[in-house]
Amino acid sequence: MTNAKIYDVKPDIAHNAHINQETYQTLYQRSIDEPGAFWAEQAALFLTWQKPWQTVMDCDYSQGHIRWFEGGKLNVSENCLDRHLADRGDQVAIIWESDNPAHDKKITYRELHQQVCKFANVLKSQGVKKGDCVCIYLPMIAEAAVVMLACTRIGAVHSIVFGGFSAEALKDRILDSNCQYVVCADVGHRGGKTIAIKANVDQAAMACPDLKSVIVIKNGTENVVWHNGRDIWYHEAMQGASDQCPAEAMDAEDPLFILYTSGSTGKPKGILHTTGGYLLYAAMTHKYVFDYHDGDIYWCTADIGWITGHSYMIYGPLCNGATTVMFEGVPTYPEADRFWRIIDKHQVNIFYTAPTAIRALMAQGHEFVTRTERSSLRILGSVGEPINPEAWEWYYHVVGDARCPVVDTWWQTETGGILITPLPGATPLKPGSATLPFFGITPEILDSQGNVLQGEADGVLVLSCSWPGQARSLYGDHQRFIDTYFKSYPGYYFTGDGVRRDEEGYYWITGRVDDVINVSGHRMGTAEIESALVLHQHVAEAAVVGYPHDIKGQGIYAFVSLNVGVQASEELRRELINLVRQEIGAIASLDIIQWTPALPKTRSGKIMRRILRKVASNELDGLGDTSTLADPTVVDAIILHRANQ
Ligand code: 6R9
Repeated sequence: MTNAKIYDVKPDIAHNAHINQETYQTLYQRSIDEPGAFWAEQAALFLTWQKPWQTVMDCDYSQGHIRWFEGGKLNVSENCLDRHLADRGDQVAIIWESDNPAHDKKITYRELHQQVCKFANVLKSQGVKKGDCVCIYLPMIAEAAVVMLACTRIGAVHSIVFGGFSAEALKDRILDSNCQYVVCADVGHRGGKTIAIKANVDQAAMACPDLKSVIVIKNGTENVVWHNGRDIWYHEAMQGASDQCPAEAMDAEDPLFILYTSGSTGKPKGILHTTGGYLLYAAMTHKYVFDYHDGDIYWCTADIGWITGHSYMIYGPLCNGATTVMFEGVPTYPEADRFWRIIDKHQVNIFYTAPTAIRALMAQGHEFVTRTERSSLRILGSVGEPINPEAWEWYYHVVGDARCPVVDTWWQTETGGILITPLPGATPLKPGSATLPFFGITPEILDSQGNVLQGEADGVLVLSCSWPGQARSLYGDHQRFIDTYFKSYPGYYFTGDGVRRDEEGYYWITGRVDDVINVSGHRMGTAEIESALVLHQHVAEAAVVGYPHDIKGQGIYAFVSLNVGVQASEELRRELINLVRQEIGAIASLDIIQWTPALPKTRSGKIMRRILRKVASNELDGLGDTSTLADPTVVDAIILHRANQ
C-alpha cells in the first residue's frame, strides 16, 4: 500500500474546522495520556447533567464490566430537546422527505418537544414504566423519532426492529427482550410500493402472549385488521394527551436501548447501550467527524433500524441541536438521481451514506448526478463496509466535485459510535482507508496467537482501552458478552474484523474474520441463514458463505444438499429463497444456491468453510490443504458443479 493515493487536507476546510492537524495530535495524545480528565471535560462540554457523576470510568474487560460517569444523572430527551428550546425552539430539528418527491415536512425543536412529551404521556397511560422495553417496528416516518425520544423521556428502553425484518424475526426479538409494548405503523412506503407493517406485527403477536398493547401510527389509507383491547391508534391517543411531561432523571448507566445484530452463531445478539456514555460519544463524534457547525443541514441515509440511524440520524445530531434529514424512500425512486435532488432541495451540507448505495448509483452512470447542482455539499461520509477505492473516487470526484472530504467511518453496533475515521480538517485521505483512530481510541493489531504486532501489520483488530459509547452487555446474557468480545484475546475488545496498518499508521479494514457476512452493509450471520434453510423438509444440510458482489459488497452463496431421493428443481430453489426471506426478511435474499451431494467436512464433522468460501469466490487455485477432509472427493464434485453453473 506504499503507493496509495493521498488527498491532502483542504485549506478552506481546515481553516473553519473544529479540529485541524495540530489540534488532532494534541487532543489525541491527551485523550490517551489522561483519559479520565479528557472524558470528564467532554462530558461537561457536550451534555447537560442533572447531577454530576462520581466516577468517570470503571472498566474491567475480563468481566465485561464497563461503566462510565456512574452516579451522574441526565435525560436523553432533555439533552436532545429541552435544552435547545430557548435558543433554537423555532429551528427545524427534522426535515422529513417522503417517498413521494412531492411531499416533505419540517418539524421544529419546539414541535418535536411537544410531540415527544405527548407521546411519553401516551406510553405512561398504557402502563409503560421506567426500565420497561418498548419494541419499535416502524418505517422511516418522522414519528419514529418521536417514539424513540418519548421512550428516553420516561426511561423506557427501546428495541427497534428494522422494518425490513420478517414477522418471524420480529417475534424472536420481541420475545428475547420481553417487550410488552409494540409501536408500529399500518403500512410503509418505499420506492412507490406499499409495505405491510402491522400485518407482520399481528403475525408475530400470535406467538407473544405477554404483549399488552400495539400502538399503530396511521401512515396509509387502507384498512387494517384490528384487535380490540390490544391495538390503539397513535393519533387518537395523542389527541387527548398532555404536552407536559417531566424528563425522568436517569443514571448514566441506566439502559437506553437494545439493538439486535447478527453474530457468528444462530441467535441474534441484543446489544445493550446505556445513557450517558452513549449520548456523549454519539454527540461528540457527530460534531468532529462531520465537522458539524451550527446551521448545517445534515443528512444520514441510514434506516432507524440500524445503529447508524440511532447514533447519526437521531441521537448525535439532535443532541448537538442540528437539523437532521430523514428520508422515507430509496435512492432510485422515482429515478436514480433522488439523493442528489434531495441534497439540492434541502441544501444539504453533510451527507452520510453506505458504499452499497454509492456503487449502485455509480452503476447508473454519471448523468443522474451531474444534472443536479450539489453545491451545498461540504462533507461526504461512508459507513457499513469497506469502500473500494473505485467507489471512493467516484463519490469524491463525481458526487463531491472534488471539493468535499470523504470520511470513511469504521465502527459497529457494539461500539455505539465511530472509532476509526478521518477528521475533515485534520486527516489526509487515502481512498479505501478508514485512516486513524478517534480521540480515546487505541486500536491494536494481533496475530492469531494474540501477539501484538507493531508498525506495518496485518491481523485482527482489537481495542485496548474502553470509550464511553461502548456496549455494556448483551441483553439477558452477560456471559455471552464476555465470551464473544473479551475471551479470545484477554485484555482487549475483539471486533471480529481483520485489518492492515500501513507505514503511516493508517488502518485498512479488510472485512470480518468470523462467520458474519456483510451484504449491502447489513450484518448477517451465516448460521442464521443456514438454520432457515434446513427448516425445509427436503434440505439435508446447508452451508452459507459470502462471495464478492459488485454492488452489495458481499452476496449470499448457499451450498445445499438435499435429502436422498429429492430432485433439485427451479421450483425448490424459489421455495428456499422465499423461506429464508420469510424467516429473516428481504435483506436475506440468497444470490446463488448450489446443489451439492455433500458438504466438505473434517473427520470430526466440521464443515470446512474455508474451502467453500474459496469455491464461492472462484479462487480455485488457493484451496489449501484438503487432506484433513473426511472425503476429499467432495471438493472435486463441488468444483465441478460450480463450473457448470
Ligand atoms: C456501523 C455499522 C459493523 C461491521 C464492522 C465491519 C463493517 C462498518 C465500515 C466497515 C470497513 C467501514 N464496517 N463500517 N468496514 N469500513 N467504514 O455498520 O455497524 O451494522 O454493526 O456493522 O460493518 O465489518 O464490523 P454494524
